[in-house]
Amino acid sequence: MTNRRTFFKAAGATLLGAAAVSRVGAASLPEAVVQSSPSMLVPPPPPNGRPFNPIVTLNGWSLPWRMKEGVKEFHLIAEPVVREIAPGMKANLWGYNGQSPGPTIEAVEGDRVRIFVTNRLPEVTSIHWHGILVPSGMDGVTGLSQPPIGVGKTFMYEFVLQRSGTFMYHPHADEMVQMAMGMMGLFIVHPKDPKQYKVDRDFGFILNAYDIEPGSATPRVNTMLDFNLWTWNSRAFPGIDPLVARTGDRVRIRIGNLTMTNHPIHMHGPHFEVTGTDGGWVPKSARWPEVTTDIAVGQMRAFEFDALAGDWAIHCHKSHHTMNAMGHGVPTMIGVDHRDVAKKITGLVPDYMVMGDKGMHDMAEMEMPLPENTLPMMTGQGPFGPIGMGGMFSVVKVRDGVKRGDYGDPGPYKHPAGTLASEYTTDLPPAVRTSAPKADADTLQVRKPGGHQGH
Ligand SMILES: [Cu+2]
Repeated sequence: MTNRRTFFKAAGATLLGAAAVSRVGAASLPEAVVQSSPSMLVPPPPPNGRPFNPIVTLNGWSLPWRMKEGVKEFHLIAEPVVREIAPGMKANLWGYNGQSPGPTIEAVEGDRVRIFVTNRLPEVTSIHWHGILVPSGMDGVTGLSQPPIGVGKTFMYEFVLQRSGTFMYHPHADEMVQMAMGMMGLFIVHPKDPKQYKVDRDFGFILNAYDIEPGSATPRVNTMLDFNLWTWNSRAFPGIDPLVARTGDRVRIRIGNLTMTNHPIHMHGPHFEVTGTDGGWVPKSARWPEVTTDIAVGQMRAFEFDALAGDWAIHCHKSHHTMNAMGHGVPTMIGVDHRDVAKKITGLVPDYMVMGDKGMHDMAEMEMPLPENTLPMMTGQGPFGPIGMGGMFSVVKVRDGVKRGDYGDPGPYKHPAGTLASEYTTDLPPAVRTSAPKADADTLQVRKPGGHQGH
């Protein structure tokens, strides 16, 4: 991992020659790196420019740049992509440089950046630099601040990064369609002094959502609120990378929300503090401890904690957001004895299973036949059986002795003796009620008021 180019070559990324990108002015365009796999690529230290500590994008990667006369040049290609949402399901999305979300752009406060955007979509687009202070004419709002980027055309954005923080990029042209199709990415501006706000591990992801009918692969783009796939970086559990850290590490997680609803993100285990918002860093005196932080539509939050050993769930606390598509529109069957009906149905549909009459955990245990290209609604295996989750769920895995730069899944946590919940098998004493109700004396007597005929 000596430089970005050999790193990305080794990781299987494809370098497109500039000529393949644009015939006119090809020589002046920086090469556009394309990445086709959804696996996490940990960026190497920056090969040139100001030093910074790169972030790790869950199931993602950071875009290499070219240094030209002191300007950092990036090349984004807006294009249709195929994204694996989780093993067993692929979606036809729109994104950047081969993936949705697009690659994370990382630069440093004070950097002048020049970002080329080539449009290979079937319609016009533009890019808005969400949260970044740019000249009005670089703000990317089609019609207001620029003409649209035509099909096949390349636009150039150029600005100086004035403040560090966690930002995003996304189109400001046909937003509902283009964001429902997955066009977005993280834009991280690092502090000029790499020691400022330094952490041991810095993770980032975007909350996004899709409405993909079970058995199909292309999102319905006119959906306003009723999405059925709740994803982090266009991945659903169990397809989301674990967030791996070493015991005692200072860990930062940066999250942006480009769905159409808020997500209270809850982390088990260590308490955290929100240290950054859309507007920049939160001063130390203004931080307070939390275990859940609500991230509203269009907002970004960065929070930090000191890692404690264990397997700690991290998830959206809206429980239907930790479910995949098949879970939506299922009727409540608790308390319904449908065994007789089931017998009749099995005559017609041999695969039919009775589900949900005692709650829905059985759905996590049964292998229900699914349409092609669909994820089970509640799935994932843990060391103690089915986890029964989907959507916006992952695990912060903290272990002693994880090597610096190692983000590989360390496997299940080994609980120290005496720290694991287990079944109680000794005879239970009979339950004693505090006072048995006496029918005559204590039962509430209700007398209906009379004389209301006139009402
Ligand atoms: Cu949510």
